Amino acid sequence: MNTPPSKHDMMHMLTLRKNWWPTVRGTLAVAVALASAVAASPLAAQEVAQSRRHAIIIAGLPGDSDHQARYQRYIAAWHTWLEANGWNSEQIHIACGWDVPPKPTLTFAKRDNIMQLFRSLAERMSEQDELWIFFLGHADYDGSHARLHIPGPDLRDVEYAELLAGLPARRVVIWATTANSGWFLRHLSQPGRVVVTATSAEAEPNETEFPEVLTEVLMGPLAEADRNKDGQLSVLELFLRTATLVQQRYDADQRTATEHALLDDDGNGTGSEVDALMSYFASASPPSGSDNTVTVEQPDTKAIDGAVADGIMATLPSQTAPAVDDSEPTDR
Ligand SMILES: [Ca+2]
Ligand SMILES: [Ca+2]
Repeated sequence: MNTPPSKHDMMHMLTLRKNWWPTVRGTLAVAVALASAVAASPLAAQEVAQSRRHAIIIAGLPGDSDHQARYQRYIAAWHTWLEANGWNSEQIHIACGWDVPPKPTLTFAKRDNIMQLFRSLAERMSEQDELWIFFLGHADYDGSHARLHIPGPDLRDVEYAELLAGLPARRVVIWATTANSGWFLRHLSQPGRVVVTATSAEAEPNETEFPEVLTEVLMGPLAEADRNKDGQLSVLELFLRTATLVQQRYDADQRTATEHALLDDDGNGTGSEVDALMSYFASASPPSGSDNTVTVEQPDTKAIDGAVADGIMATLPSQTAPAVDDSEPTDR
């Protein structure tokens, strides 16, 4: 399949997905806008052809109907966004901690099923592929290991690390959005792998705002997150926007923040918070008109996160470009 999806194809896929998930309709308007942007860009088509992007969304036990509805809404939004940004629907795998109709890309999030999902992906993926993994739900830390709560026996942080080690993917981007997710980082960290966690590796067991905010960012105007204004959103930019808005939620409600998101991409097992990552942009993008001979204070020898995450594009080109006005003539 070297041809990009046409606008008609994208609309057809969206129509099909009306039946795919009961809560997907709320995201359709945004999806249509994104699909139009994809179909309108020849560069985007080239990217789609060159890239084989896979995704796994693991949603654990919701605990109650309210959380299940919320998780379904997030998953539908993430699925919509992934499809609009170079993932084929058959390469987006979802494991849910509640009853789901069995489908090739949808499975019950039991331990054996999740392990089988990784094994089957390992057989199909190549070293040129890219994999994004989202963890959603409740998680705990028992003093030694963190676990995402799934039906039946859980999988521990070290077991997810083993499953990941079996994949040949060139790039792996992990979004661990749960409480206690910071504890996963040291085990999942690898050079060249981006690990995002909603919390720090400290006692942060409260439910997180992160997945809700991430959903808002993905469904919202991406230009606001495009810090270097290159028309694309890098993984780093996506993280910075999301983590900043999470902080602002706590500030606005005058709550003490109970989650401090981290990003690690240098494989040293230690994540960086937003403030530290801002220094990446400060050093990578000197203000225009500045004197190049000015000596910028260099970071110390401590490893710095951000460079790898800023090199992985989350969106296709032109996603953040201004909307085209259809009333203007396009040819002459
Ligand atoms: Ca950008
Ligand atoms: Ca690090």
